[in-house]
Amino acid sequence: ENGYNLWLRYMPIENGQLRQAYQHQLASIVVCNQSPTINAALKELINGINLMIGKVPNVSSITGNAAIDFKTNRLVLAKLDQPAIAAQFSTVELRQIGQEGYLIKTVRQNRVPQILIAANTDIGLLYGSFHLLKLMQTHQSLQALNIQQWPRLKLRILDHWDNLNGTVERGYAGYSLWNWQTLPGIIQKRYIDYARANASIGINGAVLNNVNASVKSLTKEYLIKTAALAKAFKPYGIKVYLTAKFSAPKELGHLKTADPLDPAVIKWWKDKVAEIYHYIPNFGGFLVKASSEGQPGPGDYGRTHADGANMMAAALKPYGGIVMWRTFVYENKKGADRAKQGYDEFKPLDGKFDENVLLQAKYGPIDFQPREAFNPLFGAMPHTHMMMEFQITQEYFGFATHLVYLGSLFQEYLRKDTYQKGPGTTIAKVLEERVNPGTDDNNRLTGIAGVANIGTDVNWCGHPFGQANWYAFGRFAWNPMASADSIAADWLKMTFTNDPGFVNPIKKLMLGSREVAVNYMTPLGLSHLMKFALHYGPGPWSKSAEVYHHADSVGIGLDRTVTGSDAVSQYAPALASKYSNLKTTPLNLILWFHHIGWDQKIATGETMWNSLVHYYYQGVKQVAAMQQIWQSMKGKIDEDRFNYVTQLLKQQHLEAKWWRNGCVLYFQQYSKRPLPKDCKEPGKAYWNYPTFKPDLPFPYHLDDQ
Ligand code: BDP
Repeated sequence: ENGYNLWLRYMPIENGQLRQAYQHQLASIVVCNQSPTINAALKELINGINLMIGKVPNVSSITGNAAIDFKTNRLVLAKLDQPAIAAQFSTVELRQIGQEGYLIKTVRQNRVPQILIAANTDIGLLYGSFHLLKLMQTHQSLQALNIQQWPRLKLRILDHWDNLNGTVERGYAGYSLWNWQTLPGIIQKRYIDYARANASIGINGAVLNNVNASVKSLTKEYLIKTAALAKAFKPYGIKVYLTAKFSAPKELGHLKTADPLDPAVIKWWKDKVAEIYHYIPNFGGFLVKASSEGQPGPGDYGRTHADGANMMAAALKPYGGIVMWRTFVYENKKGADRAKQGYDEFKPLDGKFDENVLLQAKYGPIDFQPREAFNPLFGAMPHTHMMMEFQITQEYFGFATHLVYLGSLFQEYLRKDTYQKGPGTTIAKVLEERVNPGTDDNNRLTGIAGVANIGTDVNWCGHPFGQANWYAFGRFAWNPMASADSIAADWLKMTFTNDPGFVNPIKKLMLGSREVAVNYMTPLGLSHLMKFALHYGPGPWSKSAEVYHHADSVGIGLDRTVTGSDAVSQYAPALASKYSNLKTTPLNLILWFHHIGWDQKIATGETMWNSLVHYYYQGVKQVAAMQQIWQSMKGKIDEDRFNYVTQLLKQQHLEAKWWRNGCVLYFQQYSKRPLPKDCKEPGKAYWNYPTFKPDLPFPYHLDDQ
């Protein structure tokens, strides 16, 4: 058992009664008309049903408007343009599902129950087929189905930070999936399995290359390779996108400038886009990182982000293409609060972006930290399409070594209330654009992106539980108000076993795991304490961390109230005043917004110093508890994955101590207070105490400290 099959394992159903019921209900399948997408659905159904119940269903297909014989066919896949199919549903049901949704219903004709999967499009039928398979994988009854599903966001995208040389920026699961050397000739099975997995959770787009882009991906040679992937993904409803380097007109076109208002530059992009669509007719568009972390951009020519984005958008528009323009911009100016910079730069541009542009903003204003305040741009740009950027790859969460279920993080941010249109203006609503009355028009662009954690590792994600984060991202992209809890349960059942003796305790473990990592890395609203550049392990002593924690002899934390950087004023007034007052600031963000004296009592009931230390110690204890729970699962799942996770948790425990010891000892230099009595003094020998050289290797002998 190596994890390759992800959550699409289709394990045999051992419960005899259930198996028999399924055998009866799924003895035959009829499809109306055929297409590559419908064939993909059929293939998945036949394979899945056969693996789960040991019987290949009889398959027949009907073309044109031939009537379906409801007497003998048990599972029917049909489009709603057939009146006999549409007649099975109410007008509300029919209206809701749009271009990608589906309906699954048990209908009775001549007293014979039939399962009907219906949709307006082929892709809806494929999504509906995966839903039916999920019901079986999670051992649910198929007796009286009445399911209506449709995605709340239009663009549900994986961003691959893959370089053309095969490496992956912040990727911890091997090399890039895309083998550029053998493309376009060779379409690996892995590409198809990737597309199946994505379609099973409704992901409908993939940006194939790194945001720190190489112009080479826009050359004819690479466009032809990309076209082969686009063609392979098409039956699964996945469009490909590319990152576009702003200086491409100079680097590839040999122009003197990349100024977005220069006619020669405008023409260059127009021609380039025409060439792209020539090779890739269903191309999605561009993702752009511009004037950010040294990347070229409109700022180089004194132009705004809107000037840059709109120029590219105009080239894409005739083909239905879009631009996803990132808001991740900051300069390391002395004394500047990085958390404010994205908002300061983009807020004045609200309403200035063309209709096929979306701004892609990270969930927090800094950078995918274990916990940040939410990005104040959400809700503050009512006249601009905003999309969310999550990070599925665990850049700041212990890479592919730590078990951290990000479903909890996705849920936390999507449910955050921005208060921008009064209470209840959650980020989920902002993304769905249902905030402004009259703007819930079906043509508005909405979206969400996740930086992928996928690579060539046999289990795709490095850590077996990393797969849960890919899965959860897709489920939240489909429905931002989904629940991290039920997503984890589904994933566990499909990936491991339906045994509640496993699912219940491990679901609990998963749901707590993100907070555990916050506790041993950056509790109470701290951020950016990791080792500089590598982003693995503790490094609060690095210069780049000091500007985030502001520890001194008085206390710790960054004052973002009016007496400090005043970042609070970027939030809606209700939140600004909440965050300005320590008493009303959520405990888990107090050091994000306030500089707090070491001896000050905080909401934990203890002093700042003692609380901080307790959180770090708590985090380590919690990992030990996770190890114990995992050990008690022995025998409930396959040995291979059980043993692998056992090793990973052991390593996570060592590294949690590494974080705890490094951070506690470092901050103690400022607090000059003893540890609380119940916290054993961490071993210091290894730490070159008290200078904490940032290049310390991993302390393997922490085992006994
Ligand atoms: C940071 C990563 C860096 C990315 C950057 C980005 O450390 O590798 O290029 O974000 O999002 O988190 O562009």
